[in-house]
Amino acid sequence: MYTIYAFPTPNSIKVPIALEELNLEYTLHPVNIRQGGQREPDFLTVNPAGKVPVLVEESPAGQPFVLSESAAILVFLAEKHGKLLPTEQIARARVFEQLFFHASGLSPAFGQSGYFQKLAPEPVPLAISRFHGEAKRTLGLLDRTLAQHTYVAGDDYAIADIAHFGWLWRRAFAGVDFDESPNVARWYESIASRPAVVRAIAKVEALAA
Ligand SMILES: N[C@@H](CCC(=O)N[C@@H](CS)C(=O)NCC(=O)O)C(=O)O
Repeated sequence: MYTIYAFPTPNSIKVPIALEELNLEYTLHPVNIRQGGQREPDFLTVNPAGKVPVLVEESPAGQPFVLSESAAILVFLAEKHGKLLPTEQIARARVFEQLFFHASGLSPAFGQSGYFQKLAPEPVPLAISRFHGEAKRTLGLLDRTLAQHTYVAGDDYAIADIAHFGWLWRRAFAGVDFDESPNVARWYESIASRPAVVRAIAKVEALAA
């Protein structure tokens, strides 16, 4: 049984989606990042970085296993439960290629684009232009990839799709849309309509209700 510390955020949503796809039981523990819940001492003992998501797996025998970083959590769940990550070496490398592109490229670009457009206490035009440009550039790269394949790493749905979906679900925050990304739009609709994804979104959105 897993407990997931989460909120309706682009990084949080990835974990319940993976758990729903794997048909696993879990409990969601809300951390209201709009009200500073991520800086509360109780939460900082769980994740000193003050970020969601966090996965906690209780262990009857000893200390619970605590894991942060959404990409690491996706890899852990896929490896432990034997789905959403191919075992064949080349196919697996393609999934990691997309996962690392997500974690080091698209995700930070979308996050900073949103921060400087929507949350920064004062306007910083160079930062807005730089990060909005990076968000659009990484989206364009993803569109080229999806022109070649059904899913981001090939013909099979995998954890890299779940990772990218998280930020594309919250693309309005980053100030991007799919107007010039028809392949991403096609892929997004196919992921968003998966029953596991619909269930995960409903459960995570209820945390802020
Ligand atoms: N690299 C981390 C990023 C986690 C992250 O930035 N989470 C955001 C929500 S999507 C958060 O907790 N923000 C609160 C804050 O920065 O104060 C991951 O992929 O899990």
